[in-house]
Amino acid sequence: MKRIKVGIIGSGMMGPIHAEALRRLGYVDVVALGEANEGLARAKADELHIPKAYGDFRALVADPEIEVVHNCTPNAMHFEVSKAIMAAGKHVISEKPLARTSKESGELVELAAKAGVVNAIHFNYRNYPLVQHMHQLVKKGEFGRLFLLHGSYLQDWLIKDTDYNWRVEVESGGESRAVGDIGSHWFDTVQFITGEKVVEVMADLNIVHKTRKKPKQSVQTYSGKLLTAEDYSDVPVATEDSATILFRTQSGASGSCVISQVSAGRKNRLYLEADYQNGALEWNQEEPNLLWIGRRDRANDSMIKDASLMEPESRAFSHYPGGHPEGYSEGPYNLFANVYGFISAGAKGSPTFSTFADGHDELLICDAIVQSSRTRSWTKVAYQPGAIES
Ligand code: SOE
Repeated sequence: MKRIKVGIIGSGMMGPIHAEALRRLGYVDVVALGEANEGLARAKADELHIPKAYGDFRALVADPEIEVVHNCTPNAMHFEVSKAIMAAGKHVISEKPLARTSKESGELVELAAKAGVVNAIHFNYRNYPLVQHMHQLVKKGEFGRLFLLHGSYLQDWLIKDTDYNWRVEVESGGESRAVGDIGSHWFDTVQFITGEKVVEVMADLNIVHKTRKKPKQSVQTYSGKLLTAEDYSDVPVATEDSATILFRTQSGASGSCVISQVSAGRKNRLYLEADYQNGALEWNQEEPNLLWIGRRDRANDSMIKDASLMEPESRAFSHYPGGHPEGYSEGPYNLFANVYGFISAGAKGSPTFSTFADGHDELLICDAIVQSSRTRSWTKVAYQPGAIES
């Protein structure tokens, strides 16, 4: 298999996760890391055993030996960096959200089509083995009509007013925080499983801490718990800590979800239930190897991940024997296996991985949620006319 040379831009929470997953593919070489300055780039590249270090993302993008670039920068840079990658004619894999606004994400979708490059967005949860299994079960029609979708995505790492991260700031993270950061995953995962788009929303966003204590030094995601009182200054907060959302899907199914970064004890609990005519599917990201299937006319099923029991098309997403847990780190690995397999096969046909179009759709849903909360009314998601069948 032809080896593919890759560059990663950004080494915060996600850059190292991408590097590790890429190495597991075996035929992809991570040859360069881009960071904000030369010193940081060299130090992080050494830590991650990456040969080349660039203190400017443009220099990495211009490196002729690099074919694919991973955009793992903070949200505010996603647009500019992805644009530069595609302008150089290189394939791009971006962290979510695709951009800070839907105007920017729409432009990226258009640019990707014009550049003819392979484009993917890292919505990791749809790449878990049992999520793929659920997607196949639904696709095959055994469950019949979708009646109801419900669930939540709860975290607690921003519960205190002393908890801080760049995601709290509109300029860095985007206008919506809890919904943009983790609600986007919830919607992507349920839309992937059900094959249905969310078309209308009614949302109530809430800011629990109107001011937060911002650390005088910058803090990486999840690492603020160790700071002390004298290291902070008070700043106003304009992004939501939680959201309660009602919605309708394209087939008319109704739904609700609660999204929160201030729910004590919940670390990263993406929980969903899809209630169908012939059964229900329930899954929780914190126990990703367990799938509950509810039945009306026979006993319920509780399935532990085991490739031999999974739908054939989803088996490649599981790598360990039955009962051997798989989860967060398989998400990027499975996505990259899919994307690099597609590139290696000449990038023909339609991809089965999440693309920039999916990233743009998430920003459109997010816009509708923010708008609905402001106007206190049901709001339609502004997809392109004709893009969604009802
Ligand atoms: C922080 O809320 C975060 O790391 C998100 O940015 C990720 O996308 C999510 O997977 C876990 O939580």
